[in-house]
Amino acid sequence: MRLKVLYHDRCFDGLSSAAVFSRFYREKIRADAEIVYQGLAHQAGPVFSPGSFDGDENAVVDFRYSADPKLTWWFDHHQSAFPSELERRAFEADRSGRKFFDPKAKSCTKFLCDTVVREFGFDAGPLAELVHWAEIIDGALFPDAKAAVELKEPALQLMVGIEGSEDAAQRHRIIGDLQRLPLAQIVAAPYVARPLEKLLEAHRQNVELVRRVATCEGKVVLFDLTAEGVENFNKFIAYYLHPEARYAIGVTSSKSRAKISVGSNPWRPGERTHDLSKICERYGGGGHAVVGAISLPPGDVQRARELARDIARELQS
Ligand SMILES: [Mn+2]
Repeated sequence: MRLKVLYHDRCFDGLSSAAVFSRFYREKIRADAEIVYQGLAHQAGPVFSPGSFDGDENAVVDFRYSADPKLTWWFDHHQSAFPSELERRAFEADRSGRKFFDPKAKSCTKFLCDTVVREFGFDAGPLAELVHWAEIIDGALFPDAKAAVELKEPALQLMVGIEGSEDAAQRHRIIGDLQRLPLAQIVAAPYVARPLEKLLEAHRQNVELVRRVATCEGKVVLFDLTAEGVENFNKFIAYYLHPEARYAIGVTSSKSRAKISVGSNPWRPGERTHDLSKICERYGGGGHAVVGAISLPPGDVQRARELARDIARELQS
């Protein structure tokens, strides 16, 4: 008997959800199931490629719904869970008792775990550490910028290793280990520790880079990483270096776009006086009240810098 588990790829919550579901399935549904994993990424076009649901049972965790009758289990917490009304109606009409959705849940891992404890009597005790950290990471509930940037906790190092992983086989092995090993032991295993070293070094260089180029004026930190070609960076670095900042604006560029990222300091929630999604929408971008972004064509770096300065001025007022 073959169980296919499709999960949100390169995401701590996605891999953790796959691990919790696998342990639950073997303990409560079928002990002898052969489990096969497939990661899913957000992309243009159809969500699931043909043949995705080729198991005897097929589960999707921490990712979008499908009306395909071959989908037998589903758990998600994303606002954007239903690609269209077709999927929403199919979910609402489903009476299998095996498909669950809560857009208020901070992590899919804890939502899935609480659900199978309640509905199927699963013993979640051995997974307590994993569920605890998935909730902190996917809910961005870090105690402070120091924890989010210095990455001392094994769980946060593993998060970096998962997000930067270039090897699907490695990620599937991590899903296996998450079902039975403490996080510190997984991070210390050579197959995780070796590639992680390089990722943590790049992160430390990004911290130094932002330290060099960031300026803080009127509680707004502005930094431009276009000259360095850095596009992916930990979004809490600016608040780590400038804890007094209310907002941070970063300009980056890559082959595909020039980008302005606008965020508010999550550790100073009462000080935000602007709706950042509204500001970004005005320039063709979008996001949430607390964080937003604007993408421009790759050649528009100069314009991105100008927009960033305009937005900084607006946020200072
Ligand atoms: Mn999630």
